[in-house]
Amino acid sequence: MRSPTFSGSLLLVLLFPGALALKTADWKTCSQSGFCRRGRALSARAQESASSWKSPYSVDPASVAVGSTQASFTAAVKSALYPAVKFELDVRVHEDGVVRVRMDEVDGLRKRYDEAASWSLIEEPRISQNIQWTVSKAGIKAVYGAKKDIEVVVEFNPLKVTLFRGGIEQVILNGRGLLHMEHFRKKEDKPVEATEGDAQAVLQVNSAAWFEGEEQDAWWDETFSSWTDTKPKGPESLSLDITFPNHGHVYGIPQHATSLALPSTTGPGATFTDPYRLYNADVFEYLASSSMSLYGSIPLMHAHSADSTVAIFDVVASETWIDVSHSSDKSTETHWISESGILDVFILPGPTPEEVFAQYARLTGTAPLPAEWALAYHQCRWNYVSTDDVRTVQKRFDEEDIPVDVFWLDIEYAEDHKYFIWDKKTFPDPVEMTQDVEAIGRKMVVIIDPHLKRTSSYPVYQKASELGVLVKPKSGEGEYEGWCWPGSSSWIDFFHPGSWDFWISLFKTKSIDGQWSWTESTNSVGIWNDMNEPSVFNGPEITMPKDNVHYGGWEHRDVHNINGMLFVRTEHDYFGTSPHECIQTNHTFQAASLRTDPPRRPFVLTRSFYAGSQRFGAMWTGDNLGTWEHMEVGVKMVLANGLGGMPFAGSDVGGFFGNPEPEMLVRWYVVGAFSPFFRAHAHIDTKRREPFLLDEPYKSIIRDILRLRYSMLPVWYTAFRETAATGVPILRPQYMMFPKDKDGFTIDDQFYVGSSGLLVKPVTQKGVNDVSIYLAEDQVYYNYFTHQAYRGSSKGTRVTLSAQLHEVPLLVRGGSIISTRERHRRSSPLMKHDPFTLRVALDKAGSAHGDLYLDDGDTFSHLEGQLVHREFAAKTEKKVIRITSKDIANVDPKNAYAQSIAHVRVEKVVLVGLGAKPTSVQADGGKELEWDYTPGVASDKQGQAGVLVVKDPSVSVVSDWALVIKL
Ligand code: MIG
Repeated sequence: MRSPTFSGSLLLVLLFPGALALKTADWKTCSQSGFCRRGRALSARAQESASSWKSPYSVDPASVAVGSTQASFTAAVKSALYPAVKFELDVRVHEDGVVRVRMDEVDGLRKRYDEAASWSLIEEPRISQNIQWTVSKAGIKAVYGAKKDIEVVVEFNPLKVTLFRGGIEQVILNGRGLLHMEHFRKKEDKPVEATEGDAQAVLQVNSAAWFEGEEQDAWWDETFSSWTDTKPKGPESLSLDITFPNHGHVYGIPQHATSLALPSTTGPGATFTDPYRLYNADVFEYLASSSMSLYGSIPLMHAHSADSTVAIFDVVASETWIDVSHSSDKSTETHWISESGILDVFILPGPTPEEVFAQYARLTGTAPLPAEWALAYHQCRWNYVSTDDVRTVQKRFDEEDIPVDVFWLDIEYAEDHKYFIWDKKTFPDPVEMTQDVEAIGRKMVVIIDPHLKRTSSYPVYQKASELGVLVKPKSGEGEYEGWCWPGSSSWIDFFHPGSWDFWISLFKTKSIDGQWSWTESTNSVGIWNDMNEPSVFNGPEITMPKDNVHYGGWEHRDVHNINGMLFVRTEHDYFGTSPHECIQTNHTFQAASLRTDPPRRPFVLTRSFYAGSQRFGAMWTGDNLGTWEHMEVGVKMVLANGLGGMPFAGSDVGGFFGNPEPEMLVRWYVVGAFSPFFRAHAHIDTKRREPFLLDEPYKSIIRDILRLRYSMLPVWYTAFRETAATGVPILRPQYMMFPKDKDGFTIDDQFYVGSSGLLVKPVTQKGVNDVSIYLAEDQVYYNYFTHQAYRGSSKGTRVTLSAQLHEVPLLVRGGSIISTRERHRRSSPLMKHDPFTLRVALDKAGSAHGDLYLDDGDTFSHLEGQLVHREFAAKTEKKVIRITSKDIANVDPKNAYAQSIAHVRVEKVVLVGLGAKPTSVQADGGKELEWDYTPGVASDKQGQAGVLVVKDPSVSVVSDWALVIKL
């Protein structure tokens, strides 16, 4: 069955007949999920009773305890329904103004899961030292912010939390009275019999029922299809309404296949019938438009209006459903329903998109700067079937002069799907193969899945079993067994600290103390983590039973959405151990950088993710279909992931399933070339479709697209540096760039690349010859290739660009300076010493600027000051244009790295938007340079722009210089 030519889906069908036909029926709808049903019923009851509805939760004013010097307080909360049950509220304001609201049941029958934040956050946030709470009879409040315009008010009865800015409500928790933390109860606890004359009992039964409903709906067990979830802890769900009364658009909560501005799931005009679901799932042939769960979950939602941006981060790890409704175009109501866990909500006050990103980055960290090669083109397929196959594919790329950096191996390299173990029949010489690929700086990425074949002949399983670090079944004893690719499998419990060193040790290329390790690998190999939702073929909803038991006795239900992140974390850590904080927090990722001295930046790709996964590597959007709809929604999904703090994202170029026609494949390469993560991949049943296999003109068009990506690697790398520093996404949708322009709030089919000024609109429809691009500002934009100048307007304008199959609809915003490397090479490491071209796109006033970040692209020496960061600027004054280069790195400009590239030149400056032929072009104080002027309009006009090309200005990319252009 491991024969590489054997069809994977056929295998699935043989193992589980019907698997291919199940599709959406494999996953629950809200009405098939007990706690979601209860949550929506609660909301329905609230709506029916309208104004008479009152939240039963209140704060006991006498219990409020304000921290002495800190902006935090705790207070006792109780529900009128169950006066004997105790809850505690803990509210804190952080140094940066973020408000954290926590609530937990105290002295209950059991403990609710409260560790999600400890996995997700980079550190315990610092509480403000300057903010004081003012307590009154009705509530407690704090006023803060540089302009003292932020106010958090916690009302006592009913409990309600509101964040105001400038007197305007930004976020309200429990404003609709849907807060409900189901307390732990004993199964024998029958509702009190309401007999006549027992007024107390009558009251209690009635009062509980008006809120909780008449029935104990799915409190103690629940059956879906053939699976029964035993729910040993009983009901413990958490419901919370969050309202943005003055924000008409919400974004985020990836991963869903839908538009960036989230459509309603309830209320008038709802697009979807189910709430957005967050329950990491391996969804076979997912729909291109749906609120269903997909592989990852980031419970972060941005709310946006022309006046402000705010966000909610609900750090919960259990299955969560989120209803969204827009009662008007000015407000948004949401309802968050989670199966277990404490209430732990962060209110991010913004008020700009950038500030929200910074606030979120301080909580969960940013994506570290990847190795530069990871931004180049990745060639994958399920499967390259042998070492010779890999070598031949590489050879064909080279023969056709098509650049590529990375070749990937899917699961068929592994004997019986025992990951790490090469199938020697087809991969007899894996290390030599890898070295052949690495000869010109290329890399290999090899898949390691989390399911371990249960056989004594598999050292990885053997050792994990010996260590007792495998996930346990509901009994809490022994090893959970499920089915996956290798057949009978078990899963490492990455919540178990005892698994970490063991897992890390597997990635060592030299065995230590006779321990099994991956000696048949090289230090440069990257890792691909798939199936980490976890995907279990014979489990409920293709994953683990919720009553499985993890380390610490927590049920799988409590930790499900974090599971995939921890797998990646371990591998990341192997490759990443160095003195630096950014790496220490990281398992696959950690494993990946421990291999060499000095350590190298690891590369790990994950399918499943959670808030914080950005620290450990890249993600992709899983098994998309080779359809135009999937191509289109993939762009939006990558944008949404960026908003969720996880910018290193992409979707399978070409579509995973199906055989794309050449036109579709070409367009998909453009989508890929403008995605942070750029990888072509295909299902085992598809026809081969590597670029060299295409007929002309398609082959040459794809070669050109790849060359375009390679030429722009400096732009991408510089953008990755910025996101690593700020958390602002790499791909920036319209609303982020122009937060006040209402017409841009729902635009999600065009986007800017970092701060570069590049604006692209990939074609994602068949038979298209032009595209309409929206320009939100009174500024000139140039076609990147033709230098045609378009003028936007502050009211918003659409311009039409030709977009035939060989044309990429790419604009440069006036005022930008774009750094590229335009020599054609076979791989990106071969470009390290190549000269630069600067494209100076003058704005309507004749100025421009841009930055360029460089380092060795491979080690962590940049964290020790080995880097180059330049700012280029152009300014027009009295008929003289000066183009300058200056250092903006906060390090010694003479650092060893900078010196090592001192010989790297700027070989060409292309000045776009020059209305007249210059009289002279000189290096500052130097001689006349060689140049060429093509007449055209100045930067304040529309039409074909005038372009000056300065050839070889003889300046180094690391030094200060000026070019003087006299008109
Ligand atoms: O059940 O490893 O999303 O990229 O090629 C399919 C085989 C398992 C799913 C991944 C896909 C990968 C495939 N995997």
